[in-house]
This record gives sequence, structure tokens and C-alpha cells, in this order.
Amino acid sequence: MTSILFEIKNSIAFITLNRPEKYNAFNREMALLLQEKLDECEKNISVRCVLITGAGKAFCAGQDLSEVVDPNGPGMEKILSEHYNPVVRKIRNLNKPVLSAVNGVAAGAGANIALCCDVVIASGHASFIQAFSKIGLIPDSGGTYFLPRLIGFQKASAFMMLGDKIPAIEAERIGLIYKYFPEETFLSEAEKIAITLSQLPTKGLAFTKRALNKSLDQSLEQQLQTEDSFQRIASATNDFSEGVSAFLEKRTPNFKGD
Ligand code: LHQ
Repeated sequence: MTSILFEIKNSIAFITLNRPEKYNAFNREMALLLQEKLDECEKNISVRCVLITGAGKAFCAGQDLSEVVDPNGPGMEKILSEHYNPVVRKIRNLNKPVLSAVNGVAAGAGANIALCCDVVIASGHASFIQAFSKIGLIPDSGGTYFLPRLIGFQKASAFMMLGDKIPAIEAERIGLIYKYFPEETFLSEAEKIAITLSQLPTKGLAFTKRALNKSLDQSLEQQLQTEDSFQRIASATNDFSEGVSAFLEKRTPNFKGD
């Protein structure tokens, strides 16, 4: 059984973390395969949105802790540098929107990988846990970077130290995620959002993402310059011409992602 399921349908790449009996905890194979699939999404021009979800009850329980104590395992020194850090970089640098559809519990690196995506939605029975403190680790996979920026320093600090379980409804309320949906409608809502993202001007979204990445540590002056240079590129795309024509002709635009 492969630890990552991958399917491209109607310009959407569906990536499913697939170790359900381990709550989709990451082992080396799954982390490397995920990187491979993210690369494929970047290269394949037919892909205009990536959706990441988990098989079974959980989204992802973070690192497979049995691998950490396995003498034949990758060893601590490789886990961040070869597994999680490249995954977070690939998601943030992918020139296409990445939607995480958090179907169940997301813990440790599993939570922080979900939270670094461009749009994060969760099912009503999902939850987010900064599980690291409970086993003597520090939050990784970008958690110490994104969480204080998403929900403020105090809440980030307390969640990281206490390792609270944050239910999806609370995650939406405090701005940790975009939206939660009741379990019955979660899948259809996730697909609807993925379809919308896949039909928007892909290059415009890619530059929006790059500008947001830069906003996390640039001054206003630098950010205004970034917007200026990216807007010139966006305004030279076919999708911009199509968007303006469609508006003036009072019709639905047909964006092709170029
Ligand atoms: C698991 C796991 C798991 C293996 C559930 N591993 N089997 C970076 C640097 C280097 C090293 C370490 O890691 C990292 C990054 C990290 O991600 S550190 C954080 C690692 N993750 C955790 O500490 C979370 C551990 N899991 C849990 O706390 C719970 O399982 C959660 C809260 C996720 C779910 O709780 P429950 O709903 O009560 O489910 P459960 O505990 O019964 O788990 C279900 C099954 O999944 C169970 O297997 P079993 O055969 O007994 O049914 C668990 O053993 C397995 N599982 N997480 N991380």
C-alpha cells in the first residue's frame, strides 16, 4: 500500500496522506513521496490547485514515533532537514494554491504542515494539537513562524506549551484556519473550494502567494515595491485580459492559468 495517494482530476491534484492505521503519521517514505508529488504538481501545467487531505479518521499525527526509536530509522538529524523542512518550503514556494482539507486530528508536524497551506479548512470533528511539548520537543515544520503570525504571540505560546487540543470551530474563531464545515458537508465544500481555486487566474494567485510570503518579514515600503513589480507581471497575463474583457462584456470569465 502506498503511503501517498495521488490523482489529478479537472486541474486539481488530490494528495492523500495514506497510513490510516497510524493516523497518517509521517515516516521517511511518506515524507519523501509527498515531496515528489509536490514537485510533480509544480511541473505539471495542467495542475492549477493542490488539495491535501488524510485517509481515514485523521489528517496526520505528525512524526511516526515508532520510526524515531527504530535503529534502522532515518535518525533525528535527517527528520527536519530531509523531511519536514523541504515539505514546508515546497508548499510555500509552489506556484499554485495549496488547500489543506483537514478531515480529522492534525498533530505535531501534521498540524503545522496543514497550517502552512494557502487555504486551510477543517471538518467539524477535526482538531489541531501542538503535540511537541508533551514529548519534550519544540514545535517544528514552521510552527514557531506561522502560529504567532496567525493567532498572535500569546495564544501561539500557550498552545505550544500546553499542547491543547484546538477543535476546528475554535480554530476558525481565532483565525488559525479559514473555515470549518460540519462533517456531512465537509467533502463537498472542500471540492467546491478546490474547483474555485483551480479556475482562478493561476499566475495571479502564484504572485499573490509570493507577495504574502514576503509580507511576513518585509517593511511596508519593501512590500509596496513588491506589489508594484508583481502587479506588472500579473497585468501582462492573458488571464488579466480575459478578466477585464469578461467584466466589460458582462460574461463569466474563462481563465486558463496563463
Ligand atoms: C501513531 C501516532 C504517531 C505512531 C497516532 N506515531 N503512531 C520532529 C523531530 C523529530 C522527531 C519527532 O518528530 C518531529 C515532528 C513531530 O511531529 S513531533 C509530534 C509527534 N506526534 C505526536 O506526538 C502525536 C502522537 N499522537 C497522539 O497524541 C494521539 O494519537 C492523537 C492525539 C493524534 C490522536 O489520539 P486518539 O484519537 O486517542 O488516537 P490514538 O492515540 O488511539 O491513535 C490511533 C492510532 O494511531 C494508534 O494506533 P493503535 O495501533 O494503538 O490503534 C496510535 O498508536 C497511532 N498513532 N499517532 N505520531
